[in-house]
Amino acid sequence: MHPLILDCAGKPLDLSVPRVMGILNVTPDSFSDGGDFLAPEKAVQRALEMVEEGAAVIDVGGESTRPGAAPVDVDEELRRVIPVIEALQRELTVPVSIDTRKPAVMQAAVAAGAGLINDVNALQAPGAVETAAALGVPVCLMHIQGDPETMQDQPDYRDVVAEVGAFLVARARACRDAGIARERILLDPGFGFGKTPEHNLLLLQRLDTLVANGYPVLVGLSRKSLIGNVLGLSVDKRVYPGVALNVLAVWQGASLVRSHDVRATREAIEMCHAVQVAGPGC
Ligand code: HH2
Repeated sequence: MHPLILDCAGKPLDLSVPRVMGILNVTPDSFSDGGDFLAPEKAVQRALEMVEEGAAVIDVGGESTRPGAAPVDVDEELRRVIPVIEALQRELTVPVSIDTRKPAVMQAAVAAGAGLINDVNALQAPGAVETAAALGVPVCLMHIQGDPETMQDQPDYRDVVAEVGAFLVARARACRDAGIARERILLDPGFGFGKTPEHNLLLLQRLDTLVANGYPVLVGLSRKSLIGNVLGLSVDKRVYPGVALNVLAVWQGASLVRSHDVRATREAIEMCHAVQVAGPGC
């Protein structure tokens, strides 16, 4: 079993009950909140709001990884995220996570106060595993097929659930071989990252098989296109179905759910957890 409390550079992230990771994109082009929080004051205000709504960690990203997104260079990504992380380190009691694929950004972000590395590329960039190992903070390894620019062109699997699981376990093994302790690794199947609508639904249906590997599991389902595909809803109308998907994930053992809609998600997963732990003695 995974440890219940992660040490995020001195700030605890208690996963003994399922938690919400609040999304804070400091980008002009993210698929849902792009452009809303580019100004550092607005970003800090939004983070405080999400903590008040019950977020246990705030995930700061400076590069959109939506399908078709063009890469951002390292200087621009640093310019976007570092002032915000510095301010959040001062203002928040909860840990800050850095959502990046670049070792240089990981390094600067942790120096500025970030306590968790969230990499949609599972630390596959040259030097990323070594950087994360040296920084000593927990890491979230996410599955992606291809890269954001082309990943939705032709996603292809023989058995998506088995292949995503095997990839993540192999990446966790590579991290452990490089000195990242097992207790500091989270896994994420990467909903929407090189997957068809059917692949996404299957991955959620069998999330329990990923949880069975013993690492805490993070899911990012918030407002994503799998909801649009089933219900035909625009991004701004995907809150309720997104909450439902997060409940399905927590029911199967997910520890952390990444969401734009913190209060609704937090209340729903707390309720779900209450049902999970109910027993004759309670
Ligand atoms: N999804 C996004 C970004 N980071 N990290 C993890 N671990 N899991 C995810 O599913 C995930 C993620 C994409 O969503 P968002 O940040 O809202 O949009 P954008 O990439 O356009 O900034």
